Amino acid sequence: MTRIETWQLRAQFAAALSRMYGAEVPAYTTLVDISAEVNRERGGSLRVTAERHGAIRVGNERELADVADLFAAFGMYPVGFYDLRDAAPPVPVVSTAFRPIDGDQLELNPFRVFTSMLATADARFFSADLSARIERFLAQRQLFDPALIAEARRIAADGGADPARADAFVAAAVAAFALSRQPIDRGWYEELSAVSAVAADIAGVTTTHINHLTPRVLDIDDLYGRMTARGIAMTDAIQGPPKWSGPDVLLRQTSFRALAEPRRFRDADGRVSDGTLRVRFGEVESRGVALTPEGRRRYDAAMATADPARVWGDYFPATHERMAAAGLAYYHGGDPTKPVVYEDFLPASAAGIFRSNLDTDARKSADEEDRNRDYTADWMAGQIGHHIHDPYDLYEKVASS
Ligand code: OOG
Ligand code: NI
Repeated sequence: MTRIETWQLRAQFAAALSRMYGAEVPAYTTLVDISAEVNRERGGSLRVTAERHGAIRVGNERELADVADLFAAFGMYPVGFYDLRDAAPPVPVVSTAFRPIDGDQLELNPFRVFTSMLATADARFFSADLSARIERFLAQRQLFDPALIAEARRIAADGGADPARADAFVAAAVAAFALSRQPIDRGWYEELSAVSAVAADIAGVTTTHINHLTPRVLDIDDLYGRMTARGIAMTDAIQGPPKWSGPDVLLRQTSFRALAEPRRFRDADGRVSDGTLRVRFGEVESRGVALTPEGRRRYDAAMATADPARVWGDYFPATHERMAAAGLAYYHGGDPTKPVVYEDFLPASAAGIFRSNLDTDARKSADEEDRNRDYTADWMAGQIGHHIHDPYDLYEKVASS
């Protein structure tokens, strides 16, 4: 009997999410079309044009553990720990990215999902009272059907599924990330919004949803111009390293604010009425070579200057040969004609992406004593029962295999 392998499940999952998101957010389809056009003109590979990353947000470690089990069935494992509470402006979440970790699996389909968890126990953002009420709300909701998670565990253990099971599993997984039609408790949503728009998006509703789905483009400056020409207003800057004539490094991203989407609300008197929410957006990215820790130090130093574009050449050499010789980036077999693609995210850009659709930033008190619980990579790994991979270990491995 034919068997759908893990990577095929992953490809089906990414493609089905893309169809659903396109139906939900029409501007996404425009973005995908223009990205494909730019990629075609530049001779982009199939991998690049099918490539996506998604973003989801959950409320607590129990929900994150379900996500980890679900994604493991697609061969996507947690990589990296991002503490966006330390970003400027701060976002009250800690995050990881679920993605394939082996070179051949990345080649087959690199689908990745940036996944954030609300840091409810951080008293710099949430009072004890509000934190307790959020936790109670989260304890009562169920983002994922236990049967779906049980099936994910079996499929992960089997390393695939027969076609009928695979279809049902992918469909159920995708449905778990659809925008809900359930009425939203207006009072609760507004109370959370006043503290943090991200908290409202995560804990103000009874489901989770795919927050954005991002195609990869080979020339993001070209795409930015074409989107603007079509009247889609992009955020004013491209996040990440500046445009320059030398090797592209890490990740460059830009986004546009999604239109309001129809949602239903329930008022205190029980009446349900129609309304709208603007919680989702469009994003596009281009990916460059993965930097070594030394390369990353240079990157952070260059980005900390007043005008990174002006001084970039003082921090980075203009060719891959010299990047490789200086040990600044990863190359397959050490060959400077074969850069290892950066597969992860950037905390500063991620915070900027979060912000691109928010009317208000979260307020954070400066009192470190209030931090309360230390959300760390080890804490997260323990809670979800999965090792959180160090991205540098993975790049080393990919470069030397
Ligand atoms: C995630 C933001 C991070 C990226 O591309 O940096 C992200 C979110 O908005 O939930 O997706
Ligand atoms: Ni993103």
